[in-house]
Amino acid sequence: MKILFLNGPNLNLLGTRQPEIYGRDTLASIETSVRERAQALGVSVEFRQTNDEGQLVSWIQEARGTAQAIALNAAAYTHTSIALRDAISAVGVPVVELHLSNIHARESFRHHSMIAPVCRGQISGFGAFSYILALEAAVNVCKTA
Ligand code: CA2
Repeated sequence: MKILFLNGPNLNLLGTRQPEIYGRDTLASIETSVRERAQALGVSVEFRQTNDEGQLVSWIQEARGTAQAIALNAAAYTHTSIALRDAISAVGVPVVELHLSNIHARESFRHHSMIAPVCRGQISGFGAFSYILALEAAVNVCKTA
């Protein structure tokens, strides 16, 4: 079973700025923790980041037949992207929406997620641990499918 982790814009900056919101972990250290947990669960993971909305759409499309679930931190595109929502709707692969911060406790423009209605569920507010929770949720969704 393969879980595809997709990360959107500016998440490559994790650990370098705004630690009070996003914590001190880098995306690379989060990936290491996810890989450790994935090994214990006996599943494989692929981890990618891009600042490009179209690239995220392409990766979601390509997940059909190659990954059993997607864990997606779409970052700011969460709040704006009809293109991502359409890609998730079309792909036929379950998507777990994830966020480091609690988007509902922040600025009002972050309260609305364009993608939430087409995702299996949302994990938000647990810092780097949100990625572990998303892995667990994705594996569980696959096992119960
Ligand atoms: O909490 C999350 O994971 C977010 O998806 C992060 C996005 C934000 O736009 C969403 O509302 C919530 C921002 C990612 C940018 O990350 C940075 C990390 C360090 C320094 C600057 C930006």
